[in-house]
Amino acid sequence: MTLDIVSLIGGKEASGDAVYDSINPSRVDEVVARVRLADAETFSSACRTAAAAQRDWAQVPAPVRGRVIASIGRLVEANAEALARLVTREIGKPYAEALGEVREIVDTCDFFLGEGRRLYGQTVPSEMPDKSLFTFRVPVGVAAVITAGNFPVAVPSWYLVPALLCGNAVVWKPAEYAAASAHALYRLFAAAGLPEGVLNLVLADGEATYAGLEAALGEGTVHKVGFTGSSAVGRKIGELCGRHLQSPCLELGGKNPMVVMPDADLDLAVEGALFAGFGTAGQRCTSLGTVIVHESVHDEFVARYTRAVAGATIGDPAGDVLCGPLLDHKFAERYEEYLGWIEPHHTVVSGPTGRITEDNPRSGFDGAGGLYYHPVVVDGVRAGDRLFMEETFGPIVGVTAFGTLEEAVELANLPGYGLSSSIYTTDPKAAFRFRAGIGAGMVSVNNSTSGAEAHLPFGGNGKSGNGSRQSGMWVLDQFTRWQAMNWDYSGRLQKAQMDVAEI
Ligand code: UN1
Repeated sequence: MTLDIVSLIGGKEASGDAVYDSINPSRVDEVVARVRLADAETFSSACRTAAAAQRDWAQVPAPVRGRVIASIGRLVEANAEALARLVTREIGKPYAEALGEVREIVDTCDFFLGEGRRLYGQTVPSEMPDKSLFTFRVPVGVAAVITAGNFPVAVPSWYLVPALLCGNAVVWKPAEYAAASAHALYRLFAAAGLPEGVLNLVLADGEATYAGLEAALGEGTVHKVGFTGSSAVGRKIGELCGRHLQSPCLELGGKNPMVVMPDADLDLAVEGALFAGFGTAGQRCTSLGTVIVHESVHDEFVARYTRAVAGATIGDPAGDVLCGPLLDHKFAERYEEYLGWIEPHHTVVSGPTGRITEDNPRSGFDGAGGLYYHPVVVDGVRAGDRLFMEETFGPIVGVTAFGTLEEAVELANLPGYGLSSSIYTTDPKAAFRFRAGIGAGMVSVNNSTSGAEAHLPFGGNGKSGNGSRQSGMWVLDQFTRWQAMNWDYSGRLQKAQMDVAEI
């Protein structure tokens, strides 16, 4: 069945002339949803609608907004299987992972529903008598949220849930290739009792979104931009926001390193590298980029990793597999370009590369008409190689050797991203030294680079983002601004810095 979906602004449908077919990447001739794409004016008018609705929403007491978040969590939980099935069908994410992703929305709601009863401000001592100082968190206004489709429901909820809880209205622009999943999630949010106009879904392409956002920033109807996607687009959005004196929340790419020390449990490291490299077909921003393995265990690690990759299950994401297809045609095309980065001095240790087809099968699996690709492990990558330096969103992992921990840290930081990182070691000193030296926002010890929990700060530095953090209480600083209040009850004009009380 093909869904026909349109934008939803102020509770009303808003169609568009252009059409995008969101396909099932495990059977590319199956259209999951016919998406009517909105134009730039529709995007900016959604921001106006949101701005009007936000004024009343901000007046709703935060604990009551927390109750709406609680209802969203319950509704998502009650519809978890159906939503996960749709995610699997639309972007090819293995069902167990898709269900985990839906679970992450519930976790996010669980965390923030209580925040409705906190959202603490502070009392601050004054330097003058008979005067009190306070701080309050106030909503920013309208948040424009632009999200990728590799986590089509969990990552958007990282923005939507806290933004709404804090009293903001939201205009959400999901990825076109994940529009059906986004539409289903929007409906669950709306059914939880959000007033019309507080959450708006705009289905649009990148160009219309950029133009619509530019207009809205000019009109003053967008006060915070949240963007998850590529570093290249993040830079454009950052520049646009900068022109309007705004600091967006940018969650961008990663070239996430995993360091394997000589004392590491190699089987554990291999298991972590298998999941981080090839789970979600390598299409997480936290997916493994390069394994940086100590020269004394390099050969043994590569042998075990190669065996594990050969044994990994690739196939229909509705089943119990490690790796499904790539997200969409666009991602498959880009991934084929990345395969061109394999150089003569590299050794592909994993077997065939490229798309799995009848002519290029994988142990009896012919790709079944989907965007399935062979998992690739490339040994011998060197600092400075394109494969070492740049994100390759897809199932390809590089391996390189190191001598000292200092060298490993230097290699791990070299690409200039700074999202996730990992070290496998049984030596606490090495783990802490790695943590202190790595430029990444997230560090795992004896764990995969991917799979962050929903209540720790999530985010990166360098090419991975502008240092903003999502998740947990840290995200409140994205969606509220501090307001300072002073109240003088002395009955006279006391001047700060000039009338300081003496002992
Ligand atoms: C992303 O790919 O944009 O840490 C986010 C993880 C997930 C989130 C990934 N929980 O792998």
